[in-house]
Amino acid sequence: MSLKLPDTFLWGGATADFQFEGGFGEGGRGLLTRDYETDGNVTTPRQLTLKMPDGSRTSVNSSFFQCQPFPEGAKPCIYDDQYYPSHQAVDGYHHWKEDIALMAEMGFSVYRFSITWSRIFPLGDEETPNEEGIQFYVDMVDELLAHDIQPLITICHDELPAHLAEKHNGWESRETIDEYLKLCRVLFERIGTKCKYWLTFNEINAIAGYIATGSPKTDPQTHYRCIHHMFLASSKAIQMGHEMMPGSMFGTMYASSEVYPASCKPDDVFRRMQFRHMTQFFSDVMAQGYYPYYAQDIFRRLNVDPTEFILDGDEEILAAGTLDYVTFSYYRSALIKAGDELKRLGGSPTNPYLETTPWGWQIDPVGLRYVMNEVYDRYRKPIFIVENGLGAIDEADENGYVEDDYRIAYLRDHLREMAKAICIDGVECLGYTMWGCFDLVSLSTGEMAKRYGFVYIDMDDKGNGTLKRSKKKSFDWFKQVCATNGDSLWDGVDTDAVVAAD
Ligand code: BGP
Repeated sequence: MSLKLPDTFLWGGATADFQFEGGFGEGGRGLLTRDYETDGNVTTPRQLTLKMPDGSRTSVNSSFFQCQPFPEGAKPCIYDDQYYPSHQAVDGYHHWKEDIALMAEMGFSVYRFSITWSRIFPLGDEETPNEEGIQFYVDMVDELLAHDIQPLITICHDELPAHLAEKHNGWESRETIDEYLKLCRVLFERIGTKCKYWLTFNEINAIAGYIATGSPKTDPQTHYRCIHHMFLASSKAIQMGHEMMPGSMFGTMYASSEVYPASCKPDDVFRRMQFRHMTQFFSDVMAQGYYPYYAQDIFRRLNVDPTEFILDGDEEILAAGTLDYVTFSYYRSALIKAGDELKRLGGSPTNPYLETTPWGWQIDPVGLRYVMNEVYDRYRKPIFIVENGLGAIDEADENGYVEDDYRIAYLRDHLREMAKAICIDGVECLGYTMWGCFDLVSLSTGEMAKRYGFVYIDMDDKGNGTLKRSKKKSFDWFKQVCATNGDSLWDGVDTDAVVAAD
């Protein structure tokens, strides 16, 4: 037994459009629900105002950019004196060629990115797509393939066109399913034959509120109604994808950080199982094609009546479009004890055996191996780790160089545990995409200070900076990992002894 990974293993990184791409108001891009968010907080939807070059203000709604091009001279990030991170993000829209060249230099074989829905359908309900928006992704995919990098595409990453939120309350309505499928059809037609790996949604178990669901209501009944419609949309997209692109593989992504019972007290252990069910509920429905037995307990506790949204014929749809592979994000682990809320990770006692990041996330490489086994054991479908990484404060020198040994240590320890899960435990894992391979805007805090990348981007929390890309120390380290298919993770280590001691 060795710790050699399969030759087919894919190495790469991941980003999401609203955190990375920017290009607000360009190329016909319409308004996203995400565009109302200021530094991690949602402003009241539909009251965005744009500061014009002459100092006057104009109200912006979802159809504003369909009627006119982006006003010349307007600053793309300053609206009503607020900073809206999604508008510029880190300007991948203007740097994508240079960024892909850096990915190729690192030796990526896969790059996960998400589609800005409103770049393709600016309002979401048009009959014909925006050609300039499609071309942006066609060109990007071609560039990736020219560098032997496989695209892994998240169709929808926690957002939707603002117009669909206004018109249908987003995923509350079944009409949004049809609009989503229209987006999928265009993507499958135009880039489908070139792309094998797809994710229908990002972290479907963690989405919350208006931005991701498009509904202004956040009560559990509405939330699970939205989720059910997303389940249906995903199943239908998978069926369509399989028909249009034989050999394509579909997943949906789950936030799957690990949670342990705070003690061996049976009540704590049972609470951990209930907490786990809250996440497994999502992967069970989508990987297995039916609602799990314990859904009745979740619905009872949340006072949700599923008969209001699960209609005749839905069960057949769910069964006909199950996932081909199961993907998740993994960052940390947390503890739970009897009586804790079932909603939020990390509210419980801290784990005395683990270090934490500056943002209080507990660093737990073994937890990754645990989750990999847990997920593979449950579904016996290949898995793919599509997010993992360390959000840290980086101090760059005048050349943008960061000596990020702490990041290298975090990734090395997690990747070693990943290798053990694959080589020792026998988990079938297709690949690994490190989250935020280029520094980007944080999802939870809207900060730029929380950096994940192998590549430093010169930008601060308010969008100021040259946007220049520079390689950190971890860039060369990961290049070695890719070039040796993971062997360099074990430099100086007796791997036979590691296996024997396991
Ligand atoms: C996941 C999201 C990503 C990403 C990541 C890190 O939940 O899918 O979009 O941002 O978490 O989180 P944060 O940016 O809050 O550090």
